[in-house]
Amino acid sequence: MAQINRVVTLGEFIIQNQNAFPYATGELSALLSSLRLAAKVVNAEINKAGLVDDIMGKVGTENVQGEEQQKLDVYANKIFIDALEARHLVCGIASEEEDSYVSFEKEVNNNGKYIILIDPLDGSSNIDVNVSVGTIFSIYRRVSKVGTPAEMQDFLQAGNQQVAAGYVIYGSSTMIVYTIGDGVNGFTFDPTIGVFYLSHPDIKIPAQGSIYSVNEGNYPYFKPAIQNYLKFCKEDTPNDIRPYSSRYIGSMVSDIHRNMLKGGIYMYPATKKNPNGKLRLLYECNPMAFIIENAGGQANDGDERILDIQPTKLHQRVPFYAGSLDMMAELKEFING
Ligand code: AHM
Ligand code: MG
Repeated sequence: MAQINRVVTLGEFIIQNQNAFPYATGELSALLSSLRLAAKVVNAEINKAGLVDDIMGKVGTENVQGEEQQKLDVYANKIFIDALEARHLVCGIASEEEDSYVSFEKEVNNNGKYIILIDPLDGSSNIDVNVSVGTIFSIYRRVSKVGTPAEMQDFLQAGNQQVAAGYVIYGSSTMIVYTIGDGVNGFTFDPTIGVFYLSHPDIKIPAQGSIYSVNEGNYPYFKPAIQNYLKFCKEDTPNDIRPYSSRYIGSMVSDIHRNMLKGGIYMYPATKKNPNGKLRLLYECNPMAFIIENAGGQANDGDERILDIQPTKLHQRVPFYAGSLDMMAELKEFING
């Protein structure tokens, strides 16, 4: 049997690297540990989907964005919120599944220096068909006064203010991939002993990719520049690596994870139905952009760098393009005309 690389655990790695963080006090480390714990709980539940009757399917309610909530969306949301509230390091959380931000009521939480933005279960409609899903999180220092309840301004910070961001991918194996702004590292879960091990140190997205990931069913609703770029991706050329491969899982975490390892471009452009794109700036685009940039890639909305966009509302959507430098440069040529 192949040997498993069990040298550094996520817990050890967090502690060893905590001094790389400018305000190192151990609090961020504890915060990452609470996210790790919640990820394990959600992972255990997701693995039962299909066996246990009452965890698959829809709840029958919609979130504030008019999307049907899955039972596991609601479950994952509660697990992450409870885990974060319990450690008293965070004064509030904003989640894709909540109408507004949650300011933790206990006074002890008001002393928390951080806030979290989270998409507890991204791609959740894929659960019923046993396809990978993910959790995406983003950590910021609060801007309001420590000792008071969290305020809206704490959550509406530009992505370039992120202290850390990461995702959990519940796939053929479960992984946590995160950055504190000095590179990206990935940890794979060993379910037999319940531990994450460093399996993908210092992930770098290849500068030249050959995978494009987009819901091409929306092609008629894309702007001509994007349509032309997609035609370009499919061209039969004797002198370069095109046609590129098309890969689209429909779970952003899985699509981006694959592209980070293999090289590629992921996009969710504006469509007729979603004139600002479908993906949410705060819960999906900012954390993924921070991770991709830290892995050497790029992320923009077709014009502006995602991380420089000043958010104006919690559930704001933006068109999203991210990936390998060369593919992003090719796309830019089409967009700029
Ligand atoms: P969700 O947060 O409601 O799960 O939606 C986000 C998902 C992304 O993971 C995925 O890339 C995209 O929506 C898929 O959308 P579509 O089915 O329109 O291609
Ligand atoms: Mg999502």
